[in-house]
Amino acid sequence: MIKKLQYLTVLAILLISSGCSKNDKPKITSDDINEQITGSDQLQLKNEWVRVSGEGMNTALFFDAVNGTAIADTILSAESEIAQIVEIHETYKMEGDMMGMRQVDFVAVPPNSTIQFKPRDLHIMLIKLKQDINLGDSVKAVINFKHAGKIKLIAIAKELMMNKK
Ligand SMILES: [Cu+2]
Repeated sequence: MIKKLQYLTVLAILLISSGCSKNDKPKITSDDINEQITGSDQLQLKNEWVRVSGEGMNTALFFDAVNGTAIADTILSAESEIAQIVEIHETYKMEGDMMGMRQVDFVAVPPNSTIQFKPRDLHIMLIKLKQDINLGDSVKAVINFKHAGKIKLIAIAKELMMNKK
C-alpha cells in the first residue's frame, strides 16, 4: 500500500515536473518527495478513485485535496456526467454502532493541509448512475473550489477494500 502510494507520488511528480519548464532541478530523490508536495504552491487533487457500481445504483468517489497554498479554500460542490445527482457527503455515527451518511454544504480545506475523501469518511456521492462503472474504468468529475475554481479529475474504478483504512 505504502509502496504503491510512493509510486503514484513519484509518477505525479514526474508528470508535474515534465510539464513545467521553470522546474530545472536535476533529480528528485525519494527524500525530497514529501517536501516537494507540501512545498508546491498549488491546490491539487490526488489519488482519485471511485467504487465500482452499476447503472441506476449509487456509488462514491474519493480523492485527497492537497492545499499547498497559504490560502484557505473551500469545496463548494462537485459535478459529474455519470450520475443524475452529485452530492458532497460525510459519514457519521448514528445510534449504536450504525454508520449513516448525510449531505454537507461545503468542506473546508485549510492552508498547507490535506483533506482526505475516503471510505467511511467524506466522499462525493454519485446517485443514480447513468451507466455501469466497471473495474478499471475512468470516471470524470469536477470539484468546485471557492478560490481555486473548478478542478477536473479522472477517478479510476476500484473495488472497495473494507479491511483497508
Ligand atoms: Cu454518501
